[in-house]
Parts: sequence; structure tokens; C-alpha cells
Amino acid sequence: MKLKLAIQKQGKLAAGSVEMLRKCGIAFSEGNGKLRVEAENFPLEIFFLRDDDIPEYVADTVADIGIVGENILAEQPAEVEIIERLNFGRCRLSLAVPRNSDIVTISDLNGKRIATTYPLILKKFLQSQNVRAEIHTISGSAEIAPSIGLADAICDLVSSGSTLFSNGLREAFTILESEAVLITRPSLPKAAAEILDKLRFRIRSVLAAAGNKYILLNAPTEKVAAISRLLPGMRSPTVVPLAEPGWVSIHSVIGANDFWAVIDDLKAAGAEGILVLAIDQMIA
Ligand code: PRT
Ligand code: ZN
Repeated sequence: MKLKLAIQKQGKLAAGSVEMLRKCGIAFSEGNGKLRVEAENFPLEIFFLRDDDIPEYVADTVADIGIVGENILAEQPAEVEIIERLNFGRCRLSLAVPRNSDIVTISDLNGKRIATTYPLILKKFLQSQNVRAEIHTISGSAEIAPSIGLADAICDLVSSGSTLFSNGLREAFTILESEAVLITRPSLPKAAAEILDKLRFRIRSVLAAAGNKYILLNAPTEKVAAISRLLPGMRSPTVVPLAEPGWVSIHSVIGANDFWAVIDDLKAAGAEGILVLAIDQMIA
């Protein structure tokens, strides 16, 4: 019995999906245009597919689980459920207009033509805003639609914003925020569900680790209490004596974003030789 996972073959989520599996300790060979591989050390079979097809394949039992962008689920509702948010592939679906456009408020879109590959989400959004606009469904490269006279605005995915910028467009309104998510269908067979539980445990350990750093520092023994208050850690910091009398090494875990906020306080409290390291897995 193997759990069947569908991931994107090529594109913006392909590398992140493979990286997530590797961090979960799952080994498999990639490449050579393969559409299907079996993991070497975990009961998993991986299918490489177009992202748009993944929700349907999961719903139809071709695959048990899949990794897709939330935007795909919003555009193509399928009988699947989101079970983990994976913290990569972040983007937003936005309305963008030519930089010098007189479209400023959402109601300025009334009567305008909007090109998009996301007609369903756009239609619902416009309805919710009481805007009547003409939706032009295209299959890609929405960013060039205004310059060739096809549309007054576009509705497309944005991440860094550089595609909009280099096409003379500005982001006007955000409709939806998205990231990669793990999906499955309700009522997986028991054996598949058991493997999925093991995989989710690993994924959560990887996600928890990504949000944290391991910190080590040296300090005089009398400073331990003050420094420990700044570094609560998973339970409390580990304090180990250094060879030099009166000195200790303090080890702890700290939020990846919290480190910069406490660094000055740590130094002021007497910390020296501070090292901050990445954590691969974290099991609470
Ligand atoms: O071949 P297949 O159908 O599998 O791929 P695809 O071309 O349909 O999808 P792909 O690879 O472009 O995107 C897959 C998923 O990645 C999307 O459904 C999103 O969930 C996610 N994602 C994250 C993005 C982006 N970031 C992104 N920046 N998808 C697309 N883009 C495109 C966007 O459409 C625009 O053309 O990148 C451009 C904008 O990027 P910036 O950085 O210039 O703003
Ligand atoms: Zn696609």
C-alpha cells in the first residue's frame, strides 16, 4: 500500500514541493521527464502533473493527496479539503491597471474590460462589489492585454510585482491571498490515512522548524537569569559550563523573526559569541 501524492511537474510550485518532501526525509529520483516515481524510503508514490489537474485527480481517487496553490481551488472548486498550509508559493490574485489609468476605486471598473485566467474568482469578486465589467477569459500572459488594447485592466497572480512593473502596470486591488496547500479528499481508505498521518507529522516538524532558529551564546554565570528571560525556548534554555570558570554557554530556540528584536537586549545583558543556526526538524 502506498499513498499517492500529486505535485506540479514544472512551474512555480515544483521546486518548493520537491524541497518539502526532501526536508521530510523522503528520497526519490527526479527528472528524465518522469511522470511517476516511487519514494525509496517511505510508502509514497509521486505523480508529476499540471497544477490545474491536481484537485480533480485527488477528488477522483487517482491521487490521495496533492500540493496546489489555494488560488487553483478557488477557481476550480473540487471535492477536496485543505489539510496543511505549506508556507511557500505565496502570491496574491490582484487587479492591475496601466500605470497612468484613471481607474482608482473599485467602482471605476464599471463598464471596463478585464482580462484574466481566473474568471470565476473575478466574477464573484465583481458581484460582491456591485461592479459590472466585461470579463475576457484568456489562457495566459494577461499582463500584455492592456498594451495590445484587449483590456483596460487585468486580474492575475502577483508575487514580487516585477512582471506588472515591467509591463507598465500597477497593482490596484488584491482579491485573494494564496500559498501552497496540501489537499486530500474526505474518507481516504484507512491504510492511506495512516501513511498520511505519518507524512503530516513530518511536514509539521519541518514547518515548525522553518519558523525557528537555534541560538547559542556565551555569558558570565551571573547573567544566566537575565538572558534566560529573553530566551524562553521550548521549555527553558540549556545552560552548559564552559572550560573557563565563571562562564557558561546558553542554548535555546527562538522565533526566526524574533531574533533581531532581542539581539540588542542579549548583548546588553552580557551575551557574547552569539551563533544563530537553522533547524531542520522540530518536534514539540
Ligand atoms: O503548467 P502548469 O499548469 O502546471 O503551470 P501554470 O503555468 O498554470 O502555473 P505556475 O507554475 O505559473 O503557477 C503555479 C502556482 O504557483 C500558482 O497557481 C500559484 O499558486 C503559485 N504562484 C506563486 C504563482 C506565482 N507565485 C507567480 N508569481 N503563480 C504564478 N505567478 C506568475 C504570475 O501569473 C505572473 O505571470 O508570475 C508572474 C508574476 O510574478 P512577479 O514575481 O513578477 O510578481
Ligand atoms: Zn496551470
